[in-house]
Amino acid sequence: MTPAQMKDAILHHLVYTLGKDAAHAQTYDWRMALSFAVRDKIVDRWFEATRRTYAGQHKRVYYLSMEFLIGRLLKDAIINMRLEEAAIDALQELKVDYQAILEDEPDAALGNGGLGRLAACFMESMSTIGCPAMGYGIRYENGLFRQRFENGRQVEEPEDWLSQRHAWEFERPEVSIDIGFGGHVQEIGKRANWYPSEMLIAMGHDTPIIGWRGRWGNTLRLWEARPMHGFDLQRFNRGDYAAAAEPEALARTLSRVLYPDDTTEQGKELRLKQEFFFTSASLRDILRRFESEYDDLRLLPKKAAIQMNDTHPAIAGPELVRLLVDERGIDFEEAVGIARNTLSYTNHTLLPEALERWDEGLMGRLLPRHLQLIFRINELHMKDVGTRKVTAVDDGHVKMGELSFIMAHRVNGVSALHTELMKSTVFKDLHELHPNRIVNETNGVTPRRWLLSCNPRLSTLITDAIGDDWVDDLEQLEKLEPHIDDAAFLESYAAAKRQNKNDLANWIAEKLEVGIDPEAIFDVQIKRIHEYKRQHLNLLETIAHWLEIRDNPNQGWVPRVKIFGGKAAPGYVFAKEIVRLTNDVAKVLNSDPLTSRYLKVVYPPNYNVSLAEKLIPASDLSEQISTAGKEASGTGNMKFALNGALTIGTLDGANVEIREHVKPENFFLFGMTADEVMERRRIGGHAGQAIAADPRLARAIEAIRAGRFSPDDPGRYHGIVDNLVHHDYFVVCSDFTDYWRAQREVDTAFAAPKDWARMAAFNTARSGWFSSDRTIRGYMADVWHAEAAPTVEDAAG
Ligand code: BZD
Repeated sequence: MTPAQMKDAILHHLVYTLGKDAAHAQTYDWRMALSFAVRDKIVDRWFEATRRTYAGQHKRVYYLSMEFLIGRLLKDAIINMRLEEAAIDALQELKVDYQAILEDEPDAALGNGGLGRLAACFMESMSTIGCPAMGYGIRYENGLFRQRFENGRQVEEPEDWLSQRHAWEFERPEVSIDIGFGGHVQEIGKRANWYPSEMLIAMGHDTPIIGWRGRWGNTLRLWEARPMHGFDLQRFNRGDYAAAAEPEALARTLSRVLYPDDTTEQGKELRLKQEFFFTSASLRDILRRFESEYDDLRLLPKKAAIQMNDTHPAIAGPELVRLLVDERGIDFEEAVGIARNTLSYTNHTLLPEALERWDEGLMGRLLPRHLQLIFRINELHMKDVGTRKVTAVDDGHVKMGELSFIMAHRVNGVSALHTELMKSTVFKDLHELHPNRIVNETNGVTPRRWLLSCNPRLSTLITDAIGDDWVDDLEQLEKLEPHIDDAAFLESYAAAKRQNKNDLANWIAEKLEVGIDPEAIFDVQIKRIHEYKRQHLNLLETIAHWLEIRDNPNQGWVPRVKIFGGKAAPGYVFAKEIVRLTNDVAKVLNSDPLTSRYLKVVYPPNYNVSLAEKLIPASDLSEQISTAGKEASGTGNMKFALNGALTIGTLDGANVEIREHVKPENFFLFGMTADEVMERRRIGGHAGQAIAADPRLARAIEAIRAGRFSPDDPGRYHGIVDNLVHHDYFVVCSDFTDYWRAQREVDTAFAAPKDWARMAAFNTARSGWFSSDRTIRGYMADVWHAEAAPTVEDAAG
């Protein structure tokens, strides 16, 4: 597409789709016009891919996920379709600011964190590779809440990404599936009829997901809940207006909001309804498509692979069995076999408080037939393995992890360490019974969004050095290694980082009114706020460092800016206290005339995908400091390393593999191992001992306790202090001393800029393995047994 064609297409949509003339168009109008112009190009590719999937009778992958944290879509689409030059030139002629248009797009925040973002990276990679696939989820009207700070406290506001027209989706009223809840079951022989007492409709909305170079496109189908019978005219005519609208409002609550908690399993009825709603709609859509092409249901595992992203869609097991047995007359045991060979399950956490368990009573009320089938599946499994040692139903609860394991032919962890821990802890007994079921698929991130698009300076530098094959095949980055010895290359590498840091410093000055020194170490911890992720360890080190600078303000300190970003679940009290403490610490430190040129703390509110795209390219140091054994993988850690930030981290999740790839000398390791953590916890008073042994730690804790960061309310953080001193389940105190040591090594290393640049460049060169393309190929080979389809030619021709 030439710039002139692009300009015509934009103007065409401005006038005929949006009904605006150029003289009166606002940023929003231009953004929509550009989006539609780009979308037109995508649609052709998308249809072609769909035609090829049908024609080639390819196996399809179905990715079932409660969350897809996709962020903005316009730039992604422009980059993958290689339309950037055309768009920039066209808009320049139209005198419209391209960057302002991109920034105008709201983030689609249909996820909490890593799990949802992984699903989004996977969708992009499946399209890039040409793996015929479809994502299924919920079209939440309100995604993850917006975070604001009020006197340092987190305030949540509803997120309304759909308040403006959404350019990327196509409504599919013809794909409407009725979903039932409650009611009763009538058994007739080996089958049963379920008569639900409540019905609603799932309506599909399709978003095309286009891969790199536009060579393949898949669909993300998100379900919206709608009432079966709209509006009650009789009630309305009687004058009962509120009651007339009630059924509609009730049905719609199912796709109204995303649950904002990624740490504790809450057992709420609405959540179970959401899970069943999207799972059932997706399975029936899958079966409908399958039956339009094949007439033997035993072929299902050959033609479809259904991935359960964590246990949120775990009801897929019993629901698929129900659809096969009750609605298609297949024998129960055979149905279980078909379902198991089709389904697989990814586990994302071992935290006991996050493992889903549903009360039998609740399950029986909402899904009476499914509860019966769960009991039968469980009995069949116990009979097959010849032991009653493991069970999916226990103590009046259905355990969704066990149920998923039993109903899946493959169960995967998301990093090597996490997979080993799955085998030795949570799924130990099941693993012994099914030793080939658990496999590892270490997470990855899409290099299109997380390097090419978010870091144009570094991308250009890389392409100038080694060509652009790295975008398809990220391991090509290894070809950078010989360039690392070239002083000119290294200088350009450092210059790109420096310019990114300047941009970020300007943005922070403008948005937060805090001045930061671009020469300082940009030390960044961005992720959900959680005790196991240990933002408070970072804060303790910050405070200890601040006190030490105050002791001796004229010594040559290496300047540092600590950047935090992240949301706390609204009901998670401890995490919210950490949020407030971070803001209180920032306030005191940033206004301290003795120290502020050496140490600042910034905490931009409302951390999301778009903010990550700004922060990561400008980071020097990546904080990956979770308690060993607790972070299943992490994916932010990979984005940082790829963009040339060095990691300070524990041997947890994928940090272990990152360190192996980038080499130990280019990674700041500290802390206990997962085994040592388990040992340490057995020692009574371990926190007290650690505090007594390290005066810096003692002083930092005392500063918080004495109210130095909350002078108007000295007792404000006694909860945090008590937790640290008396419980400290996440061994913050025991890891502090080693963390401090590693941080001082960071200071020393950063003071030698050439060596630092070399280490940073080495991180980029060795991060190629962490592409989600590699992860998806792993799933295709080990889990889905699916092959890529022959792709369409390059979009650029
Ligand atoms: O999944 C995260 C893990 O904590 C990370 O270590 C890992 O890298 C990613 C991807 O595998 N888990 C989550 O993000 N979990 C959730 O978001 C979540 C959401 C709802 C309910 C429970 C958990």
